[in-house]
Amino acid sequence: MMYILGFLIAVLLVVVFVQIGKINEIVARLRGQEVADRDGDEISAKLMVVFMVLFLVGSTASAIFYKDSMLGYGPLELATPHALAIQGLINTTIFFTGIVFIVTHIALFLFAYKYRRKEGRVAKFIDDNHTLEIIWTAIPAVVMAILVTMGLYVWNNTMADVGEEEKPIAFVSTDMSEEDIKEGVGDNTYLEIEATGMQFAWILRHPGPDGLIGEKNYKMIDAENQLGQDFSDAKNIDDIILDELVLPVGQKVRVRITSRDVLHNFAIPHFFVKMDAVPGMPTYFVFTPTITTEQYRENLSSHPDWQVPADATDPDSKMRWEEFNYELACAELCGRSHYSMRKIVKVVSREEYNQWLKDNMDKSYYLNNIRGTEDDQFIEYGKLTIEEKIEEYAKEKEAAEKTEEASDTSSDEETGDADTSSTDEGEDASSTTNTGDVIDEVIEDVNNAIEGSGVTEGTGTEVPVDTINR
Ligand SMILES: [Cu+2]
Repeated sequence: MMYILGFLIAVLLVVVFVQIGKINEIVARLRGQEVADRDGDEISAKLMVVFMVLFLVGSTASAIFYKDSMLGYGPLELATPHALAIQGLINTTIFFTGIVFIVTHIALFLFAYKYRRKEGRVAKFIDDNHTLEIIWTAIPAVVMAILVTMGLYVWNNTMADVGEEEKPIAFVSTDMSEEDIKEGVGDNTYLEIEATGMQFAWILRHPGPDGLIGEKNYKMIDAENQLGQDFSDAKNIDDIILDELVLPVGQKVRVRITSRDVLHNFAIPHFFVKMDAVPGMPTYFVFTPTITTEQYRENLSSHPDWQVPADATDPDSKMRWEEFNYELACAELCGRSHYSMRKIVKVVSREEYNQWLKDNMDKSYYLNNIRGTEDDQFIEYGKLTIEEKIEEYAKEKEAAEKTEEASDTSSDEETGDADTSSTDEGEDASSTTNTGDVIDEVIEDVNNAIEGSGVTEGTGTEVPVDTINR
């Protein structure tokens, strides 16, 4: 009904304007064309000024009105250092282009008014003006050069991969200062995770206690093995498939991004993280979250927009700020159920994260879904070489320790004393960044379990959770 009414009103308005136009024509004929034109120009010139003011006020007002819903300008903070750098760049660009926007806007409409038609006024012809041309070429050139240079600097920092001296870890050190966490100053370690897009879900993989993501091969994908993990690779044995992303605050995270079918896009808006997931072409993004979910909620809690029930129909529901979560989305229109590619991203304190990993180590996809099944190449092909693999890891560990000893002598003591929670030896070992130890344990446990349960006993074998989760 409303639509029909609106449509009728619109039709009527058109008819009215057409009629007014016709009347004007008749009046013009009566009064003489010249006079009518002059009056029309006068009205147009004044309307130019009105439009100028309305447009400037309107655009400023809308910027202020939507400020709180924009990341980085209201209560919604940016939670990574690179996001802040990008925002600094955006602000600088807005500053310069804002000046140009206002000046050209005023010049355009004010001049149209000032030089409107007047009896006897003739336009002046200027051949050329070198000074003027130099000025309006030089100023934009300098400003553009500054913006492009700044842009390149920020871009290169944002897109940089991890350095060669940085080591992949799973457990994080807990002796990082508050300030370093806030500023995202790393400790030469990174947590590598993997996100694989498919229609319509993200398959998220955590490297497990060894900190290393196992090999995968698309030819091995089947109903049980969605990622095509190659289970003859020992690095796969402890990898965990996640329902939600849990990240330690202040930790450099490198996410491997791939796709199983069509283009997807790995996007976490509050982190300014956005990268295409392309089938057959691995991409990555490196970022350091610096605000925990808990801190973010607390910051939001003081803002009136967030002090309303999260569920508008239920006044007793939790407050909006209490329900806040970072979200991972797919930012590529990848198909019909694209919207459902949503996962929660939890940023927790470093202690909480270590505890979470300890609690979830036994959720390894291999131990829970693959061991003893047809896909279990680790037993089938790997059994003979498990000993060799342990030896290999022991050698790697030894080599790593040697280089570590050579490079830093002081940090060892620090990490050892840092763990203040109720600890025993096992926890202590895993709280430090000794990845070699952990994978040794895991492999040994898997090995023991295999030995104990027998290879032929395909189903019903108990996963030796306790022995792993020491
Ligand atoms: Cu998608």
